[in-house]
Amino acid sequence: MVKVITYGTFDLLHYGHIKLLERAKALGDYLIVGVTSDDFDKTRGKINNQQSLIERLSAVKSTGIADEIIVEEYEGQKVDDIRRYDIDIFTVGSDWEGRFDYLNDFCKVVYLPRTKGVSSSDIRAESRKIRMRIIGGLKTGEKVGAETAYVNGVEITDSDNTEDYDAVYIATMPEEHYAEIKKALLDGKHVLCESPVAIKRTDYNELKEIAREKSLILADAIKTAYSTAYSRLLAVAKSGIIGEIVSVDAVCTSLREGVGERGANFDGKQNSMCAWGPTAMLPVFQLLGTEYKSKSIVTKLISKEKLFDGFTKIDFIFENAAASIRIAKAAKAEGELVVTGTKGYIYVPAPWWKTDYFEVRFENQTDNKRFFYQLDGDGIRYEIVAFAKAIEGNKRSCNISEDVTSAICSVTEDFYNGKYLEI
Ligand code: C2G
Repeated sequence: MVKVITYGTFDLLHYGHIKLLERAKALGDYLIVGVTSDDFDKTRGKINNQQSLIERLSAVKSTGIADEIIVEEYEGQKVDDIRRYDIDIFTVGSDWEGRFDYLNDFCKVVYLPRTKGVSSSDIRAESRKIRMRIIGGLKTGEKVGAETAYVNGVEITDSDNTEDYDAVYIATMPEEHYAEIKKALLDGKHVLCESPVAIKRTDYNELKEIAREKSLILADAIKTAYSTAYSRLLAVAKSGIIGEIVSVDAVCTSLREGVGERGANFDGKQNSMCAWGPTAMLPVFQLLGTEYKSKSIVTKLISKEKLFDGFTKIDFIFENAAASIRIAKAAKAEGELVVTGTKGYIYVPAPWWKTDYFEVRFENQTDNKRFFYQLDGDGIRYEIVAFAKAIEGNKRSCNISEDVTSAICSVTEDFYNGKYLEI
């Protein structure tokens, strides 16, 4: 019996895929089809599959061509599969010509002609592209422009004619967010805005209501929330593996030349509270909830007039847990995240906010576990994918719940209202 294997994503299964499967089957007697998992696709740069693994698996199954279907989850699995299933022929479309020649050491490799004129990308693009305009000149806005190139179905437009765009990315100073968001929402545009979305909780509540009434997305752009490693970390922390969470401690610093000097010009520069506060607060609120009992803010102001904090420490007390964040633009510390539990802890090395890696550690070191997930483009491209999916799926928000955004606005507001201790 000749056993054949082929692999693919098979997103929005189309005629080209079916032809490929038929040709693959015709090469032998028994066909195994490997469907790529969502995580594996992310690591190989395919970030916006429209369908989940389950949907793609059942689409392949419904063709009735495959004798067996497996999931492809990791780099190097092909060799393992070829050995495990005693495969005679590995085959794939001619768009991969030459790329799998190394498998010749294990079985015969056949590149089949690719069907012209049809692709998942074309089908995805048929549903109209979301046109996004970037407002504001902060550097992150530029990055978003560049990263959008990796996302199917979203394109950047420079036009400020309201008919030419569907969504905005707001990269202005935090004080300007409220007015910009309000204008965009009233114009009927979806909004992805850098955090803090507003520096007053009531402002955020008003904006949230406008978005709700007009069925628009108002999303908080903290890129960390969209990274795979960070999402897995949340899931692992909540799984109970480290026991009950008793503390979340996050540190975010970025020391830039000139910022720490007295009399420096702070125009156009975000203070530590706005630049780092939201990111540092994210794991605190996402793991412990937003109902803290009390908090205290300690800050070292470099410019009182501009309310520019060089270093800020915030302690939160919850019913059964504590949390702390340390953030700075004019001080430096190890940028790590530690989630302390009653059975063990999660450690994310610096810079934890753009991480692809974390560890779960226990008293007995041999029980430690390491987790690695590829992170491309600091997570920005995943953020845009999530935003686009929220728009298409008519969801309320992306990866950050309204409660968390609201809590971040509220802490920011307290800081702006002078509810801090100065050191
Ligand atoms: N295909 C084809 N004709 C098309 C489109 C796709 O013959 N018009 C083939 C591809 O060459 C591939 C299979 O259909 O063999 C699945 O295509 P994709 O879902 O795009 O998966 P791909 O990323 O090519 O995955 O490591 C190899 C990959 O797993 C192959």
